[in-house]
Amino acid sequence: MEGRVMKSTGSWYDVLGEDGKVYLCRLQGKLRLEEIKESNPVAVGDMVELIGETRDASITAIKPRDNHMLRQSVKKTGHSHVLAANIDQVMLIATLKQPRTSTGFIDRFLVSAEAFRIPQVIIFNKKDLLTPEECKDVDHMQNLYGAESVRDLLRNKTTLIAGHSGVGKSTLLNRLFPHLQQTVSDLSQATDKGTHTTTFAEMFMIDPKTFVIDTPGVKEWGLNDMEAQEISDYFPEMRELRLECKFGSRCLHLTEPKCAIRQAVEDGRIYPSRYESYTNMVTGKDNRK
Ligand SMILES: Nc1nc2c(ncn2[C@@H]2O[C@H](COP(=O)(O)OP(=O)(O)OP(=O)(O)O)[C@@H](O)[C@H]2O)c(=O)[nH]1
Ligand SMILES: [Mg+2]
Ligand SMILES: [Zn+2]
Repeated sequence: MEGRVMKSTGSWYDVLGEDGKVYLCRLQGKLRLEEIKESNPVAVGDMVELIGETRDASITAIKPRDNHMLRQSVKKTGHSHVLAANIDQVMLIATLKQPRTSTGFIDRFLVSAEAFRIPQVIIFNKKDLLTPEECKDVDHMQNLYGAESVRDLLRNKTTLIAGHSGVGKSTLLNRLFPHLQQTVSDLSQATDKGTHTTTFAEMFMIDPKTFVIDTPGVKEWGLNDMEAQEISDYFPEMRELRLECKFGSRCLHLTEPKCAIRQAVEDGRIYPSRYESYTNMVTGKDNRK
């Protein structure tokens, strides 16, 4: 039977079978032996073949992925972690306060998704905590990235929800879909001690065509391996312009003469904070926070 992985807790997997039942599965032995680059061979969202009973089943095969969202391991072990597979979009939840999400973090996350050609949405949360002045900052950031109704954005798609711990990912999902009733932590725990309330990525079926994947908060976001030359390709507003530079695809848009990107920053067609994130990524100065 075919199924879709909803949750993985190490050696056990919750798989939603074609029959609508959830199967508790292990990986069949031979799958475990295969050479794998990622720290997790099976990720939430994977389509698999399974056999067995609901309380004791085996995953016998993993279907090829349409796409996946990777997280580079911070410890540089060479391993990366597949956050989720077969997704239609990623939704980044960001907050200005408690905790603060920097534009650098946002831009590195967007670049990672763009590198896999996965559409991105950003939700600015906890606006009730902001002073009118700070609200203006968020409105400004919203203009920078665009805004729409969350429920509409999720409909008929599989969406990976990501963001720092404590930004309110689980709270937001509970509010939109009250039957989920996920655990959320109180503020002091979430922000001061840096504890994660959500500990495993988990996919929830909202209706047969709508899935949301709640994930544990990420502290930092490193870029996947990429060449300096390719980074501007993952900034959509730069991608359009980069071939107009005098040095064409060899231009890194730093100090080169007749650079169309730097000209666009000067003209106000590219936001300075986006360009700053870009140069930090190219020069390796980004602090990952
Ligand atoms: N002021 C305010 N607090 C919120 C809002 N949304 C969530 N919170 C609080 O923020 C804290 C963290 O919320 P969670 O939903 O657990 O955050 P999370 O992003 O799921 O965190 P992890 O699971 O650790 O990644 C809780 O105390 C929530 O009550 C909001 O819109 N405004
Ligand atoms: Mg959570
Ligand atoms: Zn250039």
